[in-house]
Formats: sequence, structure tokens, C-alpha cells
Amino acid sequence: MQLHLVGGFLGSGKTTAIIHAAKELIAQGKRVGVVTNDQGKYLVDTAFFRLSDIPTVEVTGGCFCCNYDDLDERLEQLQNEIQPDVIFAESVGSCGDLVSTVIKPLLTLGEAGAKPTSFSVFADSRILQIRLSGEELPYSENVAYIFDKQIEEAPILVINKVDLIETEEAHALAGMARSAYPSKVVLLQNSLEPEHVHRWVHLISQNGIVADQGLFEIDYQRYGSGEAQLSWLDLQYQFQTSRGDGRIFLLDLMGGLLAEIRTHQIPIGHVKFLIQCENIESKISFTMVDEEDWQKNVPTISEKVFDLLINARVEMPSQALYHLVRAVTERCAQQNNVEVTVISSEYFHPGFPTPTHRM
Ligand SMILES: Nc1nc2c(ncn2[C@@H]2O[C@H](COP(=O)(O)OP(=O)(O)OP(=O)(O)O)[C@@H](O)[C@H]2O)c(=O)[nH]1
Ligand SMILES: [Mg+2]
Repeated sequence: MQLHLVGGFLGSGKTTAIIHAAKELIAQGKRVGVVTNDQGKYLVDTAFFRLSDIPTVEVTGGCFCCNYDDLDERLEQLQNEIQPDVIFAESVGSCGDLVSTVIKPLLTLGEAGAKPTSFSVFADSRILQIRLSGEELPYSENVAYIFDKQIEEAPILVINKVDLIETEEAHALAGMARSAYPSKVVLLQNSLEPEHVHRWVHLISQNGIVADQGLFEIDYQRYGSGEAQLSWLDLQYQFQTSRGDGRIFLLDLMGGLLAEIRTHQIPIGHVKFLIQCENIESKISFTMVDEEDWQKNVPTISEKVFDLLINARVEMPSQALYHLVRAVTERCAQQNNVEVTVISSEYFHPGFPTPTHRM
């Protein structure tokens, strides 16, 4: 069995690549499972994988490293339930130090057969371009520190979303990345393109993992501060419209939220929405560098009742984030004559990372 660990910053494209990779492998007759991971309880990514009919288990309420035993149990559960040929484990986008706290413990302590066979880190080409050009990232210093450390520790660097920069820029970026990280395998990837994802799948299925170096050097004070600066929010709504014009309402709500965040220049890690009703499931994402063409992904909704799950990691106090989302939702609901039911909500600053093992 192969176990591919996939890390990298919030919104870099991990879920997108894993979904396409899993579909390719399933089409070849392989059994594939996924482990998702995030800070809160109700995860857009888990729902999204399951909607794609990919067997998915989750580690919630904190990163893999601080919930190692849960990760180990979930890996065992997947092995018992589906006897997978391949498992993808996607770590929280603000998590680092995975070699010392997840890979080495799984390689040395894991009783089950789930031993990591590859470790890739994803980076959004536009953010990496800013970083490697020596410019300042649009996040606070400690959050930028996490971005750097995630890249530093992985043997495979996937420079993702290359379709969003010019081809010459992409090649120049790969060159910069290869000189900055000479020991890494560097891939340029558009994860919406099956041929590109195929190359990544081929690479990780060939690669053995080497984790014999000592403890990875990382300043936990800076890492913990960066992690805490990115508040978490998950909020599940049910909406009822009187006229069945849910799309207009959702465009107002998402556009309104994005406008507030941009106006106050609040750094976004990732804000994701999952829209669900009888015949529709659609995921919409905002990151710090996303273009304004998200509207095209908001589906026409003819049902009068539909659900919206929001997951957000944003650099602002978590309570203020919660009130901002609630206020924008209420305002748009009133304007559009929509009835709002809150099904669940949770918001907090993630706690200081305390890994179960570190070796
Ligand atoms: N144009 C383009 N968009 C991409 C690519 N990969 C991912 N995206 C988009 O980027 C957004 C974020 O992608 P996700 O796959 O959710 O990113 P993630 O790394 O799993 O995010 P978190 O789980 O929140 O850390 C989504 O809107 C994707 O459709 C790509 O290669 N090209
Ligand atoms: Mg994801």
C-alpha cells in the first residue's frame, strides 16, 4: 500500500490535486482512500471528497501532528474498511514539521501497514513567485514563516496553479525554486489538467521516502503564533428562499463578505464555501491572490431550500470573523427575502501545536 502525505499552504490546491489523482487511480482499478484534516469539526474538504465518491475519513479538531493517535486509527480504519492500494493524507494548510511529527513516527512506530511512501508540498505559483523574488508575502510575518517552513521540509515541491502565470514566468520560477532548494524534485503543475496530475501521480508512486535526517529546525513560538493568528470558522447554514433565486442571494453574500475582507485589508488564508441542495454541490474558494472570477462557479439554484457550509482561515480575531460573516449573511438575507437557519457554528484561534511525537 502507498501512503502519500500532501502538505502545503492554505488554498494551494492540495484537495483539487488529490481528487483528480484519486479519480485517475480509481479508473485504473485501484482502491483509493483519503484522510482529511483541519482545525474545526465540519470540513468542506471531507464533504467535497465524499461527494466525489472517494472513501474519506477525517482527523478533525487539530493537525495530524497533535492528533497522531487519531491519524493512526483513521489509517487503520481505512485499511480495514476498503483495503486501499493508495491513501492520500492531506494535512492542515497551516501545519508544518510533518517529517518529525508524522512521517518518522508512522515509519518507526506504526504497527499497521500505513507507512508514508511520499511527501509533497504544494505552493501557489503566485505566492511562491512573491516569496522567491524576495518580496513581502501578504500575510503577517509568522504566517509567512509557516509558508517557508512547509516548503523547506518536503522532498517534492509542486508549484501549482501554473496556468495562472505566464509560461516563461513559470519556467523562471521553477529555476529559482531549484536553486533555492537544490535537493528537491520541483514540478510545475496545473491541478485542473489531468495530464499534469498524471505526472505527479507517476512521480509519487515511484518515489521512496527518506526520513533519516535529524529533527527539523523550526521555531515553535513563531509557528504557534502564525497558526493562532489564522482564526478558524466553520458555519453551516440552511437557507429558504421564497422565489427560488438562491444564486443572486449567494452572489450577494459571498461578494459582500469578500468586499468587507478586502476593504479592511484582512489577509485571507482560505475561505471556502460548499453549496448543497438536491441536485447541486459546488465548492467556491477565495484565497489572498484569487481573481474575481469566482462568480461563474456559483450555480443556479432552483430549489427553495439549500445548505451552505463555510470554512474560513483568516488573519483576524475569530469572534470578529464570526460576527462579520453573520452580519453580512443577515443583511443579504433581508435584502433578498431569505430565511436563515444556523445549523452549527464554531470559531476559535487554534491552540499552540503540541505534537504527540517528535523525532
Ligand atoms: N487555476 C487553477 N486553480 C486551481 C488549481 N489547483 C487548485 N485550484 C483552485 O484553488 C482553490 C483552492 O484549491 P483547494 O484544492 O481547495 O486548495 P487546498 O490546498 O486543498 O486548500 P486548504 O485545504 O484550505 O488548505 C480552488 O478554487 C481550486 O479550484 C490549479 O492548478 N489551477
Ligand atoms: Mg484542502
